[in-house]
Amino acid sequence: MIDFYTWTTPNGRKVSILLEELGIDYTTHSIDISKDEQFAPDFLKIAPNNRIPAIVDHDTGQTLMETGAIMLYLADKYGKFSCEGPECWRMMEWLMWQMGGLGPMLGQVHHFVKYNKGTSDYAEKRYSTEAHRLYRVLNERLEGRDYIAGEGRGEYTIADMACWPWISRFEWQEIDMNAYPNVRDWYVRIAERPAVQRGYKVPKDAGDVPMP
Ligand SMILES: N[C@@H](CCC(=O)N[C@@H](CS)C(=O)NCC(=O)O)C(=O)O
Repeated sequence: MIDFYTWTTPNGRKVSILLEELGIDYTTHSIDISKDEQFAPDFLKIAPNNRIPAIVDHDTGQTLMETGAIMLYLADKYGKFSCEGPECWRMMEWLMWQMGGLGPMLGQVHHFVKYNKGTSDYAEKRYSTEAHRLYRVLNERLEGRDYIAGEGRGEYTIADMACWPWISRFEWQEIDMNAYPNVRDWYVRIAERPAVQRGYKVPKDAGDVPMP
């Protein structure tokens, strides 16, 4: 049994979508970051960086913070949503691209463009330009492919599940998805999966999956 500590954010949804796709039993614990619950001493014991999400796997005693580590751990444990051989490294490459680029940069867009518009023209321009660059890079990667990694047209892996919740905030990022048709089609393909629809509403229903 897995205890899952999360909130209604892209980082939380990466893992809730994976848990739903795996179809395993888990118990959800809400950590409301708008009420600073991520600083509670009990949560800090498993997530010392005071950020959601985190898991405790009672089968193995493993505790983990950081979505990259959690997703790799679960994909390895259940032998699903990863790739083999050289494609495993391609998947890893795009997973790291999400962790180091897409997530942090789009997070800054949410901060300056959605929540603090008008406070810094410089930051708005800098992070919006970077968001468009990242969408362009993903659009090029998805040319002729259904999924980010894997042979041929690709396989659905944790690299897709890591990127998708960040792209789901395209409206906050003021991105016209029609300017990135490969990203749009990939996004819709994944949005239509029942497990993604369920995972999007963990730990609570904060609205439907946005559709372009
Ligand atoms: N690199 C971390 C990022 C986690 C993260 O930034 N979580 C945000 C929510 S999306 C959070 O907990 N923020 C709380 C805060 O800023 O205090 C991961 O991939 O797990």
